Amino acid sequence: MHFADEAEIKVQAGNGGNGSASFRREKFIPRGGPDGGNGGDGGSIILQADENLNTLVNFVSQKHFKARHGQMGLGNNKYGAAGEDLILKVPVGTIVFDAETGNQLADLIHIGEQVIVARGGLGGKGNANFKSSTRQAPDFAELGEPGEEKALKLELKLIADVAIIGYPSVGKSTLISRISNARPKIADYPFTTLVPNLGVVKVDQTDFVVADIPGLIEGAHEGKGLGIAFLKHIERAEILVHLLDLTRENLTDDFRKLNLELASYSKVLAKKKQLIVFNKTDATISEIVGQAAKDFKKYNPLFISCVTGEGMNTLLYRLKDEVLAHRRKKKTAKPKEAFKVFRPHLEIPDARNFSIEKTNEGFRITGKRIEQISIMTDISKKGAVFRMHDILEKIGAYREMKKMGGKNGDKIQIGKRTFSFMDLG
Ligand SMILES: Nc1nc2c(ncn2[C@@H]2O[C@H](COP(=O)(O)OP(=O)(O)OP(=O)(O)O)[C@@H](O)[C@H]2O)c(=O)[nH]1
Ligand SMILES: [Mg+2]
Repeated sequence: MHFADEAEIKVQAGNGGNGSASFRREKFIPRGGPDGGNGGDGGSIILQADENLNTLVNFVSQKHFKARHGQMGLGNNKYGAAGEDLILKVPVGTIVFDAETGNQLADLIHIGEQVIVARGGLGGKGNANFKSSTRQAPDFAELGEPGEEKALKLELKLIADVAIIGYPSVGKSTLISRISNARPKIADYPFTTLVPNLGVVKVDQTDFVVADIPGLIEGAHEGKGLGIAFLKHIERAEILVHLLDLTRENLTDDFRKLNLELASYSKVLAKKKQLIVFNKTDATISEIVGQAAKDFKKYNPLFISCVTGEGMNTLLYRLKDEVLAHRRKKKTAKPKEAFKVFRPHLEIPDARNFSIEKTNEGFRITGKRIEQISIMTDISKKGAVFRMHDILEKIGAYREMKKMGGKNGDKIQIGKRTFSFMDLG
């Protein structure tokens, strides 16, 4: 398989490294001050739109991706190294969804655009951070935060300025190979082109992307021929070149039927601007050309031959004008100039943003930051557990739990961890 426009993948960001719990060792001082350094942050997983790709096929063969973990901190205030981010390249036009919630995380429509799909875990703080007037010798450090894990659905909708559509064998691939750098297969049997091809066309100073779409036939929306699987790639094109073949029997019929197929796929497509182009002037007689010109007069059609090159310049300048007019109208930046990083995790978590609910055994506290602190607490160390209770006191969680009837022995569930209610007075 050389083409895929859908894929489901799993991504796992790196864990943060554990902080170090260490004490300075010096001659004659049995136990110096705490000097445990922080663990490094885990690597994140980032998707980046790349102009050289036009398929998601790489994500069909490989589906699991992991970024590197952060290193743990060491004594003598040494920080652990951060885990490297993993950058996965996807074609421009890839839409990224969270497969579980169905939420759209990003639509990578410009070259270089990125989305951070799974955030690396925070490195744990070393015990040097926990020294205070009441805590001279903290013997605990934070654990590294686990990296985010996500199931993603990727969907590719190619981004082309112009899409060439039409019946099989009308010369769509021949046309794109004549006007762009694309070199698709060309042959005189129907459905030669099995997947869309993209090519870049240059007219004077203007660059634009043209897509050659596999041939459509009557009944495509019911699955005839190659069906309508590729129509989604036309949706984002601003201009459709509707290519007709002068050597075919009934051109008005061809035209009408193809438009019906578009309309039965989507209203957006039905309304899209079409440039009507008749191909193969070299292979027909002037009477036929004249008749077509008359029948299609209101569409202001063009006549070309991909063999002799007749009409090619007129077509190119018409396309350039249309593309430029459209770009002006939309005032969109030229693709190469735009660059954006989507950060679905941008909100800065604050431990005071939490909520409490009663459970059978006590309470459940939820909140991004408090859950993060919870998972990073080394519950094998008393000092670390006390710090957790301290934080719950400071952010007002204890006050609320008491109001709700909390007493010693109740369980407090925070994320994946459970603590015991401890009335500190
Ligand atoms: N005489 C003549 N033949 C042409 C012209 N353009 C294309 N052809 C021929 O028409 C046939 C079909 O061309 P393709 O470019 O493969 O057609 P297509 O529309 O891409 O077809 P599918 O991929 O099957 O949808 C080939 O044999 C081409 O050489 C033209 O202007 N004049
Ligand atoms: Mg073709």
